Amino acid sequence: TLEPGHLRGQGGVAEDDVRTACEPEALKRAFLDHLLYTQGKTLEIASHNDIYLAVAYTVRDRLLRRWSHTSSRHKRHGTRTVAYLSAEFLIGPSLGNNLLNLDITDALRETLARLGIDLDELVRREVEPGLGNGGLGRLAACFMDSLATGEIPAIGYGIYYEYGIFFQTVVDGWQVENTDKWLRFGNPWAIHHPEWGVEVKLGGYTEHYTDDVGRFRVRWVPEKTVWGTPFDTPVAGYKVSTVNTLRLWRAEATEEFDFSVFNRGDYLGAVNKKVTSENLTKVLYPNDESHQGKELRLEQQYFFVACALRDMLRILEHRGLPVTEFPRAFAVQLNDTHPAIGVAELMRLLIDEYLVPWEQAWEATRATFAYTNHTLLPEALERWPLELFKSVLPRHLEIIYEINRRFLNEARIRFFGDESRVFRLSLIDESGERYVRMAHLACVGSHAINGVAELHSTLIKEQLLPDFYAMWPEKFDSVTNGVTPRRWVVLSNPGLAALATEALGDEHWIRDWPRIAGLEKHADDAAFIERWQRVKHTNKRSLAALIRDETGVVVNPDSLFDVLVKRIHEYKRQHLAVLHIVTRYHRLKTQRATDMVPRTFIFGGKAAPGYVRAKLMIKLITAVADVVNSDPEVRDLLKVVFLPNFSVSKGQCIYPAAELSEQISLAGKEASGTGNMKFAMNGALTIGTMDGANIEICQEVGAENFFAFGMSADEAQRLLRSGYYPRDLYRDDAELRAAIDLIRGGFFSRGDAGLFEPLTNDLLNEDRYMLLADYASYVECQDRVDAAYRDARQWSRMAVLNCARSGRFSSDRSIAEYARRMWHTSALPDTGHGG
Ligand code: CJB
Repeated sequence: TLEPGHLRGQGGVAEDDVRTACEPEALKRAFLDHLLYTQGKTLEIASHNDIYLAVAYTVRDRLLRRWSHTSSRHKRHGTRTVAYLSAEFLIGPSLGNNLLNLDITDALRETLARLGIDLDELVRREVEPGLGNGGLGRLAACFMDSLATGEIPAIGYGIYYEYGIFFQTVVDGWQVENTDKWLRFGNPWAIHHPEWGVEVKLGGYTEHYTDDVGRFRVRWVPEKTVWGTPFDTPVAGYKVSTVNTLRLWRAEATEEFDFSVFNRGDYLGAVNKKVTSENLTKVLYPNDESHQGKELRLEQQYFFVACALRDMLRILEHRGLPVTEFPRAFAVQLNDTHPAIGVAELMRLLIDEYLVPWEQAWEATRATFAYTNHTLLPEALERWPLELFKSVLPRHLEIIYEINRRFLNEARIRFFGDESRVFRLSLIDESGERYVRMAHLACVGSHAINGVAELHSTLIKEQLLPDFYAMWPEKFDSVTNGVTPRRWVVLSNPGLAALATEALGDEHWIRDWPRIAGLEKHADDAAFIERWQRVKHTNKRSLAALIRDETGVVVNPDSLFDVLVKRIHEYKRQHLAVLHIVTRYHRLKTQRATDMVPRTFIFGGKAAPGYVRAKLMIKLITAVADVVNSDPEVRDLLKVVFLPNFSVSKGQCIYPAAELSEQISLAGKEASGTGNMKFAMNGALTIGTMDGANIEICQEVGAENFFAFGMSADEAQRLLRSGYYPRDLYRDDAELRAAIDLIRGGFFSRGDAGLFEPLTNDLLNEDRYMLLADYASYVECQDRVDAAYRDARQWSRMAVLNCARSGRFSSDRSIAEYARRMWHTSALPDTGHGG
């Protein structure tokens, strides 16, 4: 057992441990030792990767004592632990973040510099684990950071995908996907714990029988089993001694993998099947906001949830607690419905394996789970064909039927005589082919359900789940998303961080982001504004260099940097931004509009490989870029860039350089958005619709510092209901007509008029996301942006106010709300006296 009192409290390091001390000499020793004894190299022959790994191990060593101390502290106190279940954790590169949290960046930089090694280069080139698609996975990572910084006991449970989100290149303007073998050169941050392996059953059938003492029992006879083992990554809080755990599971074959094959004596066949079980965690599904009803995906979901719940039971036992204490030991948060099968799995464990009576098991289950919904898009809502579900999880289907039977009985009494409502509430969709509705399972099995921004939460209650809201209004809540200022300001924007610390007089803002409000009083200070502008300009030059390296396009750092980075999706309306660019281009060509503010439009984002329309949107962006960038008449006034492979690392370079943040989804479609917050914190102004968290950003920073345009969610729905005719808008607006005609006439596709037809025809005939309805308002708003940008001083003042008033958008605030309202947990800080 660990001796208490090793830690000096806030950011303290074990003083008595020479191996993990942080003085330059100790760091140097540790690094050279790892280089030789872990990597087997001397400095003379070490590769870049050897050096990176030796540095990473040196840093990891310095987290380990705190890490094990944290878990023994949690065990000793038995406080409720948050289990954050998520199929995605998009954590980004770890080295810089861990150095920041340990507060050893400068010491290590100096030490390595003496050995001729550039630490910043190591940080820049670190391979990032792409274990997520976009906002949902990145939110989970920001939450892990805030949980650790807030010293709330927490474990993140997910999947250790061998291949993360594909690596995007652009060939001839089209997206090409390449596999992301992120583990190829080793992952120094995770520790494998095969000793905590778990067996997971899949498929087969159930047997109902009576046991020796006359109890009704159910036995699940699986078709196959897989073995899950965890990879643990330390998640350090910012300058605190708490280090929480991100525990990701990898599937392996069990010894006796497939009973039927082995019994037939087919050795090679059985080995072949072993390979199949390892496929389970091979690859992250690259779809964002679209449900893929693939068996392997269901198996992935069940696999990691089953591993996680087993692991929690192991911890419970280790703490000497009975299974009935489960809800007091763990608060399990479902990050969307991907882990919702956990509701049925916990019930199965309690009733089948621990023989807990149904009512008691159900009470415990509901007290344990809470569910966050992240989207209203119908195509993203998970439902599994009943037959598929049954073939993978036969016992869970029986349990779901029983949950449903009891639930619908309750609903019948509650909504007397309203059978249609009962039909709508059912966990089983029986309107055609039968499906299991995962959102319904999550709702029934949770004590709290929340949306991720105020508008989104309202729409959940009114439109997505109105029947559940009618049944249990008290369960519904709202927690607006947030992002961590450690990664998104301190690490990404060191210039702004230094300026903030100087202006505010200390670094408290890093853990208490609302203090950034203190910048407001400098908004009219000319000297401060000048320094602010210098920081922004430096960041713009760095981004310009990245753009040149990656695309060959030379952009002018004095132009307005107008940025739209996020997944490519029709509802996010990247093509609306293209219509605006084409309108500008048309004006330049026809009106010699030379007084236009020079702008660089920067796009980034991945399209799901099977999403043909989204891939065509990328082609449209790059096609317009090619024409505009090579037109000598346009000169510096218009540049368009598609920066390939948008990722966390790219984001760290992009957000700090942005001046205008494009948040242009159709109102009512973007649940929250989190990129919008990263931009605002870094002092970009937003041009945006009244959607998701844009609304709250606008409220906070003030409408006079925000470029709002377009219909509200209400207006959009009313227009749709009253009959929406996009072709009339096209007919009546000359600029819009000109823009669309240029595209569909083949001007950007070397005369190939058919290329973009799927997009333009859709806009003219259906336009589900109502681009044409918002076009005029958007273009007019962009003209106001130009006017504002002409007054550099005034623009910067607005930028400072955006940053200063972004206090609400730290994930520390989101986590504090979840902790208080959903999880009923509190911080367990290290007092330095054994906790
Ligand atoms: N979101 O990234 C995803 N994937 C999904 O499948 C569903 C939603 C996003 O989640 C973010 C975090 O809550 C939201 O900010 C964003 O609006 C939403 O699209």
